[in-house]
Amino acid sequence: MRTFCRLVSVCLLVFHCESARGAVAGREITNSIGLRLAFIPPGQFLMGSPENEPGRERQETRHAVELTRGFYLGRHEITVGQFREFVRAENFRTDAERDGKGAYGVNEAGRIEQMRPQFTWANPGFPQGDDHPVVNVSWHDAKAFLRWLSKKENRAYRLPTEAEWEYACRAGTTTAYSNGNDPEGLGFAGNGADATAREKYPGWSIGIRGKDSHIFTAPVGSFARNGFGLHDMHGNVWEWCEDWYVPDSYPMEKQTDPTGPATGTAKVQRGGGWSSDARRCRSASRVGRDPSAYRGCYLGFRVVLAAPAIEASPPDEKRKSK
Ligand SMILES: [Ca+2]
Repeated sequence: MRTFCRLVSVCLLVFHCESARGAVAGREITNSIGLRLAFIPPGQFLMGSPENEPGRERQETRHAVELTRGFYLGRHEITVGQFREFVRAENFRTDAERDGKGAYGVNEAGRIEQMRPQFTWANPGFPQGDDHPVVNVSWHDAKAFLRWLSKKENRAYRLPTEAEWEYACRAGTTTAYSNGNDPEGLGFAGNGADATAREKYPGWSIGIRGKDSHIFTAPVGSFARNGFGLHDMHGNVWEWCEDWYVPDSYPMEKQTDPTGPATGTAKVQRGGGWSSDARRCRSASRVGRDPSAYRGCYLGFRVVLAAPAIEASPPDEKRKSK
């Protein structure tokens, strides 16, 4: 009898662990170009940061947001290999290549140079494998990729809204980073400026005290995933969002499925990149840049796929519709 009870206990423990692992990993789909997308369930969260958060900016006014529909979000940033597949299929030329002004890049001294013709998505001035996140793409370049992918799969891909991005980044957390408040902990959650870079390039002055082992971009998924199964929401590359960026545009009152200001001159970027200080990699940190003229060697994107209506609804809505 004692052996039987012990067996039942072990089975329950294994079941519990499997369930917990499933809750972290969640549902996932893999599309025709090998892109893995995690299901992000509908829910509510506090967008922005508390006033006592170190590194906070005034524009991060904290307010309640409800997202009424779930969606699929790329587990990783779009890679160089995935972008090359698009470039070859469409014979596409990025904004940096079309106007001949180029993009940002890194010189031999490890310094970031602004807008040189030799710098493009294919040559940011530092080595990148096919599994690294693509950089030096304008917001319009990212949208062109999404149009190609949507047509190829007959499904609607887009960038995340700023609210979707922060909700997905936080994955239920309220701390500065999805793994806590300590900037040094960022070394486990994402690739930002760190001692690895300062050791090679003494001119660098920013970053965490610790080493995250990557000076420039890291292969996607090199760092720990968050509670929704997403990698590199902090650091590696800044990520374009759909919304127009207007500083101090956050409201005080609760928002439902917000899509940002109606107009603007810049598009939102989130998450920080490999050259960012920890404060820029916080879940609430936000900047905005020109959607065509800005091509950063620390800037890329990840994609959203709308979930089918029945799948995207909260559990009670699903019950009603059955
Ligand atoms: Ca780094």
